[in-house]
Amino acid sequence: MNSIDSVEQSGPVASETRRCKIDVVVMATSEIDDYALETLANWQSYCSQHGYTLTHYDQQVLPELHINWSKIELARQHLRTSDCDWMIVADADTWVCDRARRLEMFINDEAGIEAVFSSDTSTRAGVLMPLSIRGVWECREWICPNAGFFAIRNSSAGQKFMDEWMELPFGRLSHIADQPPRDQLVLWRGLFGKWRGKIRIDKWNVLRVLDDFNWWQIKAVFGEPFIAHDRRLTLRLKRKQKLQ
Ligand SMILES: [Mn+2]
Repeated sequence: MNSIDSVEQSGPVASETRRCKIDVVVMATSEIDDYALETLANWQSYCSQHGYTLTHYDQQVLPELHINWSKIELARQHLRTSDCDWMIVADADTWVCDRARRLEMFINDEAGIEAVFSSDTSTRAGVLMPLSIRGVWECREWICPNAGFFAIRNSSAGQKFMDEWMELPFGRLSHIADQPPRDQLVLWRGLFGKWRGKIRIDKWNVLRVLDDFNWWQIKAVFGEPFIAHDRRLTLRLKRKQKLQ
């Protein structure tokens, strides 16, 4: 993978993606302080280093819906009031592993693309595998979007995408809005097909880490990824809560 990329890039100028104004949005309430304090510190120092703006939202704003929907609503509002070019929405269980890389690599600003999603996959011995058969069914594709890390262009189409996402749990898809994986399920069923031509799915920059063995495998096969969407963090918190 890396070797092909570097062959295509002929020098330092060509390899430098055009820089843009990027806002990073993280939603984390105090209930997940256990790991969110670490990941927020990681995101803050990474953003300062590269000149991105980090906004941490800590309030549930839609009490009638699962907390995940507050993340989507706050991101929707954020995009409307920001002058950024792109907004990155990162779950509190994501962190930057390779801090030398820039978010422009993930965004890869292509004309006509309004949203870039991380993929709902994990790697097993270097092979990308879908995480959810439900997702494959809903999206009619092997590689589905994961709502835990994504980028939206600050354009009228990007804003409309976020508006439509937030309308569905109150309208046509209210019956599945609280079915796991909730906001992601609504994305698969209600938005993905309709917006397919304007969505790009990134396969390798953001890797889902399932457990310690999976993390060891990832590093052995690919080296350090750019960003980890790390299930070990949420599992650690669940274990601690059980012990209490
Ligand atoms: Mn997550």
